[in-house]
Amino acid sequence: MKKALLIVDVQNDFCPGGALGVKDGDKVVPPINGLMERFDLVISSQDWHPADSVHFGKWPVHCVAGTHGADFHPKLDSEKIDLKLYKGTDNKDDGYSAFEATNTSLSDFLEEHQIRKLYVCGLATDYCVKATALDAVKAGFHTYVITDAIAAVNAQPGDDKKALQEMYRIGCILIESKEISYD
Ligand code: VGL
Ligand code: ZN
Repeated sequence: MKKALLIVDVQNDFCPGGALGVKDGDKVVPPINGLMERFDLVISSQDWHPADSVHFGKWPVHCVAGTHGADFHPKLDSEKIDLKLYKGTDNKDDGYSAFEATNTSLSDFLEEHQIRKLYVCGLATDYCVKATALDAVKAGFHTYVITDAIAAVNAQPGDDKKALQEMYRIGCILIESKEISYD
């Protein structure tokens, strides 16, 4: 069964020093770089908001389309990405899930490429990773969340654990990168 790696929002603004920096956000980069070449397809999502997004009523301004904050972390091997998705591009839209990308339909792309297994990693566990993984389960994919390649906002302590529980309960498989089998 063909597998895709889905790298959610590994962008400067979600890394330490960024506008919505996640603790240890940059630590996901080395494991993700190690995983990329083992998958049939590598897909990324990027938060890509207009400056007047309603989303900024809930969050500090981050990942404004075309800015440095919206770029990938500089150490991410982004040349290995087969499809780049942009989400949250409408000013009325939070766009937490990569399935809400506006430039390409992720579900159509996966279907065209006969991908049945989706391995989700990136930022942030308790928002965009969770929203993407839940949508993937709902869309019928075998959905894995790579637990050593994610990091959480943790607006409230323990939000990361709650998010993992919710993903597990709905049917995601929580896996460490070293446990992934590539046969
Ligand atoms: C995200 C908060 C706001 C995320 C995006 O990528 O998890 N979180 N926008
Ligand atoms: Zn956002």
